[in-house]
Amino acid sequence: MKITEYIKNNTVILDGGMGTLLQASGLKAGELPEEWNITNPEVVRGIHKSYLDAGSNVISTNTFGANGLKFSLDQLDKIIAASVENARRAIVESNGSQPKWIALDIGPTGKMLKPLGNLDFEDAVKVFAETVRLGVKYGVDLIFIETMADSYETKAALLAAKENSDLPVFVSNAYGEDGKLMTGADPKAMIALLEGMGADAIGVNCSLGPRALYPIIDDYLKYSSLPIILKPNAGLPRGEQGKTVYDLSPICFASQVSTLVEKGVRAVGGCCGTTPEYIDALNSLVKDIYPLPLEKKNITLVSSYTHAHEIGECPTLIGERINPTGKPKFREAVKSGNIDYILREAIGQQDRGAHVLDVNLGIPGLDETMVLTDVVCRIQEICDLPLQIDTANPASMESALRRYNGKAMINSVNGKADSMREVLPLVKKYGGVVVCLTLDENGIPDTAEGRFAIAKKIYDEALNYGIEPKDLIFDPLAMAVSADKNAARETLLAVKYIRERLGCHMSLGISNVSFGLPRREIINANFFTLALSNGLSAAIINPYSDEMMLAYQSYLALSGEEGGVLSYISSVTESADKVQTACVDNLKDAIIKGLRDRTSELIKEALKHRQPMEILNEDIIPALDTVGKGYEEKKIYLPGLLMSAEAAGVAFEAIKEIMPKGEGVTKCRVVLATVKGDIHDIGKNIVKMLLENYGFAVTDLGKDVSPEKIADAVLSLDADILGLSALMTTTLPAMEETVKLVRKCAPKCKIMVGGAVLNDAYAKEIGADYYGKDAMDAIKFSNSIH
Ligand code: B12
Repeated sequence: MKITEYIKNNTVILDGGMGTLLQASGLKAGELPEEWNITNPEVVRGIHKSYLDAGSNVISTNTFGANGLKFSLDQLDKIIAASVENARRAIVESNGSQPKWIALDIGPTGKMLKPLGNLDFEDAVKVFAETVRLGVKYGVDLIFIETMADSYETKAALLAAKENSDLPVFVSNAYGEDGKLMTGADPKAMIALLEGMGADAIGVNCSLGPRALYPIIDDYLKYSSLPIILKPNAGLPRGEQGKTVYDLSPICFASQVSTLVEKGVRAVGGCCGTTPEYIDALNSLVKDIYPLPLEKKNITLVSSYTHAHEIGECPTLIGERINPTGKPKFREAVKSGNIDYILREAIGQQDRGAHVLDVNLGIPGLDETMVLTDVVCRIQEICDLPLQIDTANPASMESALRRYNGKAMINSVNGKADSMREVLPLVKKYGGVVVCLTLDENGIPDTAEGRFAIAKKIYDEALNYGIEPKDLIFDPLAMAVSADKNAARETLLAVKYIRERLGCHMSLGISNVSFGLPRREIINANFFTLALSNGLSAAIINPYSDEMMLAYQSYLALSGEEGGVLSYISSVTESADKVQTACVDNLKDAIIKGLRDRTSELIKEALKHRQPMEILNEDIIPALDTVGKGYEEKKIYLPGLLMSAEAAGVAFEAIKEIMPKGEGVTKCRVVLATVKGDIHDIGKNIVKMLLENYGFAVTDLGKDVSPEKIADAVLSLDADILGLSALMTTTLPAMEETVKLVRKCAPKCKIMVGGAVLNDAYAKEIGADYYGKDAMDAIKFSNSIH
């Protein structure tokens, strides 16, 4: 029986930790566990067998890190062949009579994907694809993607699994204590992404002990229709006599996990710290629990890399402004590669309250596939709203969907045979909520019934492709009332009919209705309200239109929406203050929002009438502080931090250019570095710039520099002063190590240290001569030496 059949009516028992047991059998630190498939097959087999004897239905191959970034293709082939053989032999030797399957275990690559790291998304897909193909070649029964802490990497792995096999795919993510993935996704965002792409079971592993995962599992059970996986650690790890130990006994672990089986979890096992004893205890408790039936949740979700937006919860506002139609300035900006212009539109619409942003870049003469894909990626660097990918070109649609980090809205498919044939497979493959336009080869029917007939045709065809009705959102097309007096009425009726008869969500591009009329906003706003009361779930609108936003707020207040009245009151007061254009007009905000081009314009302007150091201290550093605080409070995620740092870098470069260089160096030699393991260098670069301006001869060793390299440079340059920077608590030991080493080999060299995590007392404790709280302090101290 296939595991996807079995799991429908049974709880699947997975296995427990592999690494823990390999270490207990002698795997040394630094040794690659995957190599043990070949060098110590009897150990690996023994571990698999002990899990099978404890009751596991699924054993995962010892291939967590088996990928082309760590091994040559030839080595990889041998490792995966041996790992599957080990699992197979263990099954033959095991005693249990339970059904058994071999899962190809796939863990993260260990590299961050762009823009956070250097690994390109498509390269990540290729890396996972190699492993998947070998798993298929050697005959595994399913693929188990696990311990993924980044949504984008999870997508790359799932895509590779789907494109290179027909096997069932289980996907499990590792959440932090804040209930989110390292790169920001919450459970609902992951559910949207993974269900959309067709994973067969999804869930949570590693991270924390079972109890700490309860709220996350609650979300999985609430929003997902798939079987849910839970593979927690054996509690919280702590160090004891040089060893890592976990605080839950097998019995406690099993009882905490089985509580969640009673609530509906469908596949359970253990991660770090668990052993066959844990699985044995778990199996005995779970055996007698009757599995709850799997339920279709019928919740329509679109998502970004941080969160999911639920369509139907309250009406969804889709911002229409990233669209060149009728906007010569927009076209110009895109043609000249001024992406910041578009990014500002994204941020502006988000600030105005849009929930989703439509992205359309259909400009004649432009390579739409390239530009659309690029813009979709760039918007996701600075804005975490879900996007609606809007294009009539299937190749552009596919390229953008592939790269999109989440489950997008897709605009659009229509009732023409060609359109359905081209678009629906993309919706099925990449996931998405697709906007279905009620037009076909014969055009747009005049009547509501005619449009309903096309809607039904698309609905049936989508079902044939395996797309669920919840992922269809119908747009019965608003036509100009100035051309046909019945136009608005028939569209409103079509909204009602399709909503009532097919049960699907409805969307409309509103503004077409007022074409050719004066004071269009008034017609638009009233039409919008009428459509909402006929069952509209989403609308493409201009979030800068006060009339539209107030119509929306009034509707919420009048329809009894929770908090609707309060929200109306605050929006009425706010709308008076809001500017009409998406304009970020001060340097600090431009850096906070991560807008590089805008930062470049604003810094040039600022430098005309303000002092560089004043700009640095009043705008650039406070902007980074704001972003850092947002990051700490989990309001901003790593991509946002990175974009702000890059924008700050742009401002800093402009300042550096105009600062006078210290003429005729007469002062002493200074070596600067950010310590090993730390890549923060903005502060150190400021220190360097000032030292140079004050006439010191500075050698900058860069960031993430080892103690040895720093000591070598101090010696070979015969430096008088060493300046070390560290920004993280975790890199303070590296600073201490460096100070000690330099003290030993160059006792005459004075050492100053700085960086936000340091203070005077700590500097003394590690044996530095001086702690500088800012760059001016670095000058004060250096001047005192020379
Ligand atoms: C920008 C930034 C980044 C950028 C860095 C880009 C770059 N090229 O530097 C990026 C996005 C890459 C980044 C990555 C990470 N970051 Co960061 N980052 C920041 C942020 C927002 C600003 C730092 C900064 O540049 N400040 C402005 C400069 C001018 O200030 P400064 O460095 O303190 O320098 C001044 C003084 O301290 C002094 N000084 C500095 N060096 C020296 C040296 C000498 C000799 C002297 C005398 C004086 C001196 O003079 C400077 C000028 O006045 C801070 C938050 C914050 N507000 O500090 C977090 C922060 C430092 N990052 C943090 C973290 C956790 C990370 C990551 C681990 C995130 C992750 N999950 O991957 C990674 C780290 C990767 C690594 N291995 O280093 C944490 C550190 C927590 C801690 N206490 O340990 C912080 C505090 C954010 C937070 N609140 O959680 N980060």
